[in-house]
Amino acid sequence: MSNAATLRPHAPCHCGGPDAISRPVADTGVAVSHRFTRRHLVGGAGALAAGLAISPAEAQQSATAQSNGNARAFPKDFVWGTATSSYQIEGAVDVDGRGRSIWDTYTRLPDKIRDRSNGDRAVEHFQRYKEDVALMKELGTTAYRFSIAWPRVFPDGTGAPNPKGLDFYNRLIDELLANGITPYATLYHWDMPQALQDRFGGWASRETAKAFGDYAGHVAKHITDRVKNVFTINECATFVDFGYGIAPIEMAPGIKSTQKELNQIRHHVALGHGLAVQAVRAHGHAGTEVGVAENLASCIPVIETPEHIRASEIATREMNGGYLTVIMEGRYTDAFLAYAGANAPVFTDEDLKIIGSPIDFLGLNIYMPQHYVAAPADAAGFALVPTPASFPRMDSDWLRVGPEAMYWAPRNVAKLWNVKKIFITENGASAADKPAPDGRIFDLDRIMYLRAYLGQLQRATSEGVPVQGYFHWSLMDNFEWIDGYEKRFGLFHVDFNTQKRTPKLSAEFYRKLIAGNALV
Ligand code: GBH
Repeated sequence: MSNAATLRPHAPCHCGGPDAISRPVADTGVAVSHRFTRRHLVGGAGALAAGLAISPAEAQQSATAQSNGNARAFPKDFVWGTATSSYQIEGAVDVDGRGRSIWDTYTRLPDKIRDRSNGDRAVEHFQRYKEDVALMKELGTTAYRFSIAWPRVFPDGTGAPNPKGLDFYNRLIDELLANGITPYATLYHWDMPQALQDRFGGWASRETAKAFGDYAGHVAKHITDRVKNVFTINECATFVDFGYGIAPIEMAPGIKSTQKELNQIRHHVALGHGLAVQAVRAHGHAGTEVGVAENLASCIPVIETPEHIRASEIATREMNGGYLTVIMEGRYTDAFLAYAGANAPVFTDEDLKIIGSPIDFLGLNIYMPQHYVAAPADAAGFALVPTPASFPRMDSDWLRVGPEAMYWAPRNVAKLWNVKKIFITENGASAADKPAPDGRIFDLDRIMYLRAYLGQLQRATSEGVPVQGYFHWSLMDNFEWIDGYEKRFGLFHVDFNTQKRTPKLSAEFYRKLIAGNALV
């Protein structure tokens, strides 16, 4: 077992096997230099103090630089948005011919969802979408990433489309455009038609990958006259490993698989992505761009020195072997196949060509540092360093606070695969968000988290890492999967009884940041 796996039994395994290619920390060669003495610390502190003693003229100069958006500015035309997903916000599960999804089924199984809730009503976005677009406008965002519910469009997964299926999204898209907000659509954020689960076992079958391609083509044909940015799949690693995994099952469809089955399911999901890319190109209007939104296993150098940085690059490639790497390279890495051995997926060269279809941009969902990585003593690649139990977390147990993930993840993928266009498709945090007596919500911990992560994003863009936009997860509190309504990720607080939306202090923080296009 790798240290990472030992320490975090819940951690999703993105590659089908970190064990074979990582080494225990004892081998890492991370030596703490004993020459780093108190004398050095004192010297460092002295330098800092000297730096703080700035003259009034310097202070004035720095204030001017900031108001011009220099020192802490983001690139001109940087895209600021928010993100949501269909099942988490829409409700209206029986309206206009929508078919059942696997989450309708899963939420009804006993003891799956912490507060025994479901998305039947969610936050009534289906009815309140105009109000919600007004919230986006209030923030000053100019982009919005939402997902389309496959069972609204194809209630049976395949066959005849439901003529009313896209009506809601057309209304939403038109409302966004009328308010100067650019729509970014995700085709799959986990709400698979139940019919495909019943007929094919969902992603266990290639048939589902094909059906996804057909659905993608249909949607592209009907919305890309107005929606120019399309994401195929949200977080392959998450719904596969937690929905079909050998890890504890925490997501629909809630099926345990063998390692061999799991690798085959991973392959079908990657194939579904590739088929969808091709379908969007075949059926989309001119100028449509397409990519994937992946929650990659971010790999952070334990110390920012060349050998550990190099190790983090190698780890980024290997620890994402099941999705991002095969999508970017059109082949499974040798380490991935060697580790899988007899459990490797069955695939053809043609499959790999489809999976590796060129994409126009890469979406990265970045919440936490997945792995801290060191150079091993024998320079044979990389070693995973276990995360200490005392590592800081937000309100969700899994959400470790490691802002440097926001720098290293895009920096490493840009370098590894020469990616020219990256969006941060999700970033955000759960917080306890208790309204004060006057109803206001001072979510200082969320602001702390955002300031730290966005600082690292600004560091990345200022060094030329090609991140062109950021979508905050989430616009408003919503149905947080197995945590039901108990974990809140919104910039707007939602009273789940009255459906009233109230801006949190973080909404004000984000609004100010967007207005200046610079950190605040
Ligand atoms: C995103 O996933 C989702 O895209 C979004 O729908 C969701 O609302 C948002 O984050 C906030 O959670 O077994 O301890 O690892 C984020 C990545 C990976 C986080 C799976 C939760 C399961 C808990 N997720 N993980 S753990």
